[in-house]
Amino acid sequence: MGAEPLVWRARGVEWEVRRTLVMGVLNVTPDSFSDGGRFHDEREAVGRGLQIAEEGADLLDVGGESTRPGSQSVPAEEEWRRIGGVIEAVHRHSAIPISVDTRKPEVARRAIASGAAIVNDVTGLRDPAMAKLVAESGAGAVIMHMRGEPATMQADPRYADVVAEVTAFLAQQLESAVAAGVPREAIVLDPGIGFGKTPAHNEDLLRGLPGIRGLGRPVLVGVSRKSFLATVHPKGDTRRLEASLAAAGFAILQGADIVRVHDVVETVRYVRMLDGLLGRG
Ligand code: HH2
Repeated sequence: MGAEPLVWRARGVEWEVRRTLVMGVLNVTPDSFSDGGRFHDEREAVGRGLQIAEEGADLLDVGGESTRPGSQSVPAEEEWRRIGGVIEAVHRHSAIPISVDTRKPEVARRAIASGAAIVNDVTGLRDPAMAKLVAESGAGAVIMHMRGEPATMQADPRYADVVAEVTAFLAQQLESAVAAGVPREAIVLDPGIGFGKTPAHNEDLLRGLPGIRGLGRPVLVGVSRKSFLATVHPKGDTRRLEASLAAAGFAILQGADIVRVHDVVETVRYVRMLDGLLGRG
């Protein structure tokens, strides 16, 4: 929250990040941890995507592969079959900027050709082909930290200093993306809450966001409905709305610029109030 707002530039989109941006989640998967199976049908998924835009989200994150703990990777063809038509249709009917949540360059390439402006890569552009694609296409990019692979990442994650290690990884991936030709202004950074982290690691990372923000790029945080929030909700309440809002609010106070959420209506109201009190926007 310095005097000069940071700029985030993607294909055809530019934000001067003053107020908090809300990224709405659309999982077109049978197995995502909180909304898996709900929007697996293409027509329903397009409807939900357009609804997310109407609800006031600033961008829409479309994913066709769950990365929840224990999940298995799906082939690129299947991932594209799930999301291709959805991205095309939402892009045709709405101006909302679309990000594609994928770790596969082939899927990202097709998504960009169909209208996606941003690549949300949970592997942090570690694949040189992904960095090259982002550089050549002019897409924006989310560089996220993940320890290990979704199938095994929650087995026994250990860090000597989680904040220092995640911050160092993000700094390194930021510089290597820039070296690969991605404009610095195209990039946002994400500590990857829940990706190879215990609840204590997640809390440390939220407290450590000012250091990540100190890398000079906007910070995106995804806490929505994640399992570390379960302690204050009754068993079986997988929406975890109040804890999600509290954690998002805390992340914003710690310097997060963008929040990735499932509950768009509630979060938009929440961040508008918080931004107003903070004198942002
Ligand atoms: N979290 C999830 C997926 N993608 N991308 C970013 N940048 N940051 C996150 O925190 C993040 C993400 C996991 O949540 P969800 O999409 O709801 O579940 P699933 O991976 O099971 O589809």
